[in-house]
Amino acid sequence: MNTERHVHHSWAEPYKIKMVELLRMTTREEREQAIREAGYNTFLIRSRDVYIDLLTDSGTSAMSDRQWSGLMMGDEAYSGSENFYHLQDAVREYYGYKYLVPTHQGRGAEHLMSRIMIKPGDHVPGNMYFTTTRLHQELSGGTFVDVIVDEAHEPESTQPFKGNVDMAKLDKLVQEVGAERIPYISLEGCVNMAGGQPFSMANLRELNAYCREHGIPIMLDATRTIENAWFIRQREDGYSTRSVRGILREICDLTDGCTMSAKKDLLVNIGGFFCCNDEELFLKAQNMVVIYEGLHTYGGLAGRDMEAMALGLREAVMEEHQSARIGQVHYLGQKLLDAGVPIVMPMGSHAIFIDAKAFLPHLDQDAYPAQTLAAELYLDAGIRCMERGNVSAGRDPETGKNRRPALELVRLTLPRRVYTQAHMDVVAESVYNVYKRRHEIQGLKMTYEPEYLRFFQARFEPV
Ligand code: P70
Repeated sequence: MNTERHVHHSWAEPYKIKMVELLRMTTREEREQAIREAGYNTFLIRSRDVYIDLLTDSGTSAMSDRQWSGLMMGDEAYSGSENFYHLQDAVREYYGYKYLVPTHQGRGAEHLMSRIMIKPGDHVPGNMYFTTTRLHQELSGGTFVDVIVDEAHEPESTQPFKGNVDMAKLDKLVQEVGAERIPYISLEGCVNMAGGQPFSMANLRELNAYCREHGIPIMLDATRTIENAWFIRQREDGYSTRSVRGILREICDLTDGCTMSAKKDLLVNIGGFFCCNDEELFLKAQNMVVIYEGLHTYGGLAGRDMEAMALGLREAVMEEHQSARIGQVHYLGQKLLDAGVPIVMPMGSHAIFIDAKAFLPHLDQDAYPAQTLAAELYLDAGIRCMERGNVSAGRDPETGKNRRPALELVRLTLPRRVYTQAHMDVVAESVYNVYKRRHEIQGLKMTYEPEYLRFFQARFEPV
């Protein structure tokens, strides 16, 4: 069934603007002071000093009038809030998992799942690491093992499903350590660290068959899985006329549960959850959530937050929403491509990722090219983005050395329903400005390094 409501070729937004937030523009001098005070780390800049904020798509979406109305319907009962049941209904309808445990955000759910499912000495395969996900696995005594296809580590590869699991890599791990040392495989939709790259349904079906045979559960990182469903519709044979919600359901039916950062796909400013189909697992998660997050019918959220999430989910599965959302990302990407800026291909879901190694080839990776480029982009026009390279990857726990990942990227991340096409033009112009004088740019050295997730709080100085 073709569910498209209008025949059009533009990605135009399926909404109009009712309220605006004024932006502050700064001078070059002000930005120089701001980035110095922030230790050349864009996470440490005050948002009042930012013009266009492309740091993240996490919790930065604009909610709809319906979602804002939903906030007023918050049932702030300690226990059994009506909004919990609305959320549970929506999650069951669209994702299809039986059991739901709300959490304050994604890492709250990762914490519960890792603590419950991983035993010290276990190995947890995944289609590329995510920072918080891997840290929670390690804190529970597990070791993350990368089983994504090789192309995911190659910025120029145009394989349409660079989020796919390499079945040979997974099988090698199973042969080496045995299925009983693998509590689950962690499968992420629109793989963030690879550039927002989707997995295909064909790959998931193969993975599902393999995991059934070996008794390994598939736990989805559902954070951007609705966007992944959109790519399956666009790129995979046999799916072009299928609805996003139908594809989403098909994905979830092939998996055993999920962690969720609702701050992305679900168009809310805060929230997350853990889901599963296994009752025993659910009972453990439901019990553990009361230690760390809150009672099992709110998990660290207000009733109103759960209402906004339930309503956001209903909007997120709309084809016209995804078309505009991803259309805008690709509009920006095409402008950068046209200007000759090296970006990760194919363009992914939530961001355009600049290949900082190709942009600043004269810098060694331990001079942090992506961190350097993020700071330069801020200096040029007040556009804030995020490093996703050597700083994010952290140190190898065995050698203590920087991991020097294959991908050294700067992420221009688009909040959902927030910026306009003209903003994208400004971003492209600013990136091009920096690109023209790339040869003059010098690297950074780290002057302060916190123990965990260093990229959030590390400080730098120009070399
Ligand atoms: C981002 C955010 C969060 C995230 C994610 C995936 C695929 C789990 C989470 C955790 C925020 C962020 C987090 C760590 C480093 C940098 C930025 N991603 N899985 O900007 O969810 O943030 O709700 O705890 O992308 O990509 P949460």
